[in-house]
Amino acid sequence: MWLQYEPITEKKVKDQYQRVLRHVVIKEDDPIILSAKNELEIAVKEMLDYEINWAEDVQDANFVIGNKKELAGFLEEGQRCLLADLADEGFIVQTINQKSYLVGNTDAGVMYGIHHFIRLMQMKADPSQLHIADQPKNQFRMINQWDNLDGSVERGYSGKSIFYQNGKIVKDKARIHDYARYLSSIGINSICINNVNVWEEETYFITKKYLPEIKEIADIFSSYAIRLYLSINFASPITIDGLSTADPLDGEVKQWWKDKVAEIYDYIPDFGGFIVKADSEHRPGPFTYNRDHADGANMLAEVLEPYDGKVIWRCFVYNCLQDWRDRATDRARAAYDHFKPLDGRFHENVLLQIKNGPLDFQVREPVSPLLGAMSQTNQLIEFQVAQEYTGQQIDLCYLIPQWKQVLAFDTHIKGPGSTISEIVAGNIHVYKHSGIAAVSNIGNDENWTGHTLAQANLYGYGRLTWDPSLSSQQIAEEWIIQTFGNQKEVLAKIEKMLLSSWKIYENYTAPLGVGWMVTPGIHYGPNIDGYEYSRWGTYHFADREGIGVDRTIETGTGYTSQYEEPNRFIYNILSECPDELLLFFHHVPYKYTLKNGETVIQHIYNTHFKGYEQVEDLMDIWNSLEHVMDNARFKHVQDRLYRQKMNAKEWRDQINSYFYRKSGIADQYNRTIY
Ligand code: GCV
Repeated sequence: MWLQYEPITEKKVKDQYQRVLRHVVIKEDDPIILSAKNELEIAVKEMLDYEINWAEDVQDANFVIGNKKELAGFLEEGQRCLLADLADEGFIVQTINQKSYLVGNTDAGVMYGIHHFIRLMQMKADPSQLHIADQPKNQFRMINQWDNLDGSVERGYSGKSIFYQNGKIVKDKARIHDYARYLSSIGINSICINNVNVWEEETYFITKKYLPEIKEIADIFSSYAIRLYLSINFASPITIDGLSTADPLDGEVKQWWKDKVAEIYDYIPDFGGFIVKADSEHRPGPFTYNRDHADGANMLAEVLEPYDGKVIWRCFVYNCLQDWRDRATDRARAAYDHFKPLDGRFHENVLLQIKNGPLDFQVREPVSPLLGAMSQTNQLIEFQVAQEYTGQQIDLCYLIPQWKQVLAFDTHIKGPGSTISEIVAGNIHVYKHSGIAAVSNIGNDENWTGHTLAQANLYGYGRLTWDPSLSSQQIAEEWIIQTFGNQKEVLAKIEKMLLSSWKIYENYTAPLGVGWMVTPGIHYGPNIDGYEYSRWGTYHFADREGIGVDRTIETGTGYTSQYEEPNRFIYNILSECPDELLLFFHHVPYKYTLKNGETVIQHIYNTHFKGYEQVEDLMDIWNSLEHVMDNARFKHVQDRLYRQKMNAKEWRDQINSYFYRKSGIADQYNRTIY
């Protein structure tokens, strides 16, 4: 992926780096610093073909690296103050009289500083006068694996798990070690290594049977400044030790969790805590005992608190067996309806993890109104790097523009400027803990992510958690240069492909924010009436007159009332609602005219014909790179694009013919509708 260092051939750049790296001093030898040192050694060896000459004495060195305990004294006064103002994981690089100092507030800061320096080297930036001050915008920068002990990965599209195989934790942990390197290089500091759906055997991860090996994995990650979390089964006391209940207010249950947590911390002293999916999609939870989710989360929070452990409680709570015709039970309302009334009840070490949209990682959804709506409850936003509903790493879909749009959304919760980005950074409400989490897209495929170009999503996710102000284009450029080199043609063409891909995917799939329409269970390919839980009715509410879900206050589900003004007004009033989300919020006749001048039905036809053609364009762009691309990656991506084309065709034809038959309205341009 992006750490496949290419030798630097430009003499000037090579000389510059060799000069800076002639004599390097690195202070301290704890595991994080040692990993950082190792990273620098690998990068320098591969890019400069050079073994670093490690010096002992700062006087002799050209480059001095260490944490502030060791090195703050060497910085100029102003830089020292600047460093003191940065977050714990922040760092400074300063060049004084031809000597560069890389100083982290902590060892983790040193690690991030070294990754930053390596990135500069990959980008071939001039290193001779470095002056950098950097820190992460978000406290939690987390990745969730949905990996199962049998080696499968729920919603995994890149082969099998790198953590588990055939019911066991893998013995050879080399791949896990590499994964830690990748994650730390993009700023990730927390990982949960098992699926949030905790099935029978995974329940025992928190027992002696698995803890010794999980400790080995935790040690690998912690040497890269990444804390390990586990997903737990809320009914563990019953499953593991035969208690008669898992009621969070039961004394015996509390004691059970207290003992359990003590045991876990005996093995893993820096254990991060638990992730919990409760009362959702058949998982157990506090509702069984007539308790609410604050009762459930707080019971765990109390026992984790003495160890600085956290409870990450997911808000993906809804009744998957609901009748979709019953307008009072709109699934989009569920997270807000369940959790908003609990604001103020959660302990300080609980974070609510909230999916970016109110439904489920669709190609287009509004931002969840729960984000920012709880001023006294820590929140994490959850993205999905795995492309469950966005092409499953067969179709190209660079998701950074989507996440950027979500982060830029202004909730107006405390007036203008209350963006999601500032909320999850803890700057709007005074959250003790907050940040960003996401479902990973990796597996044991040789290229890690199934589609080679899907690596850009993992890379970009990490970079965005560190610095949400980076643009989609900047991130794409960094990733392309690090992965494919800096030839202008390669850069320009892959960048074009990445930046256009989300919109292209949206064009040939579900229109105007209506969502779903995917094959049940698999969630790939079209099935207009077919999502698994819609036994009663459809998601899109299309009939012969019109299409879309009425979520208005007056005549619909009232979902729009969950937003602050002016968003409530904008979404609730048909004429104000942005085209791209029209069918998410409103039911309209097929001949309703959009702001872009097209009727809804004509827009459906136009985008679906266009989306397919755009995939053909992507293929042409890629094919034109054959002469500058290695054969393996060229053929691999070519094959994925071909499969994408087949998928786009299927979507185009099914959507167009479905709505042609339903509406009876012909395409204005008389194109063939199958
Ligand atoms: C891990 C969606 C996915 C499920 C996933 C669930 C969740 O429903 O299809 O596979 O389960 O989200 O986020 O918990």
